[in-house]
Amino acid sequence: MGAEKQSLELISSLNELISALESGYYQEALNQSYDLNVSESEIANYTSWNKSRYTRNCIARNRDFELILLCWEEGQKTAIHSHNQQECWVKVIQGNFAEYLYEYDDVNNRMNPTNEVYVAQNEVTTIEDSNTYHSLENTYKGRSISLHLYMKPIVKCNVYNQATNQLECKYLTYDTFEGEVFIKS
Ligand code: CSS
Ligand code: FE2
Repeated sequence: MGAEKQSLELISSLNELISALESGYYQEALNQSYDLNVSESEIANYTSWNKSRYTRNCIARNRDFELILLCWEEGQKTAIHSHNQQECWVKVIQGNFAEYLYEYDDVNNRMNPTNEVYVAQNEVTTIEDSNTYHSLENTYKGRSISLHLYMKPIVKCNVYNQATNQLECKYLTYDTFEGEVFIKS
């Protein structure tokens, strides 16, 4: 007979969030993470910066989830992309963002804008609909930092090429992994 899973204590730090995820408490971790305030010292080991694009820094990952820290210089934004059908939760740690939402019209090969939302410090935005495409932009006058939880990890996604109106499959990489440089840029 399997042991009963103990109920989860209050998550009050990034390390406790990681432990909860690694122990498989996904729904509880998600529910509590809205109220979690992550301090600058907790993320210091995971930040990296690049003048020409936002950086992707893996904090923790297994076959079921991926917790990454994205670091954005002023004005940096993503291409319009999908999430390969994975659930996505994004919390703003520092700064603020605009999120532009789209639906792909595959008859005319066009992205149709559907909504635009603004996400401020400590707020959360989520994407659960697999048909949704989006782009995130750092709209803060300075650097922004966001914490992303994907379940399962997003290995590749569709990226919209605005020059050709085509969707392109792109594999995602990290700049750092658990605080160590992962790829040279
Ligand atoms: N999905 C993008 C960031 S916007 S949610 C990424 O993981 O790089
Ligand atoms: Fe995204």
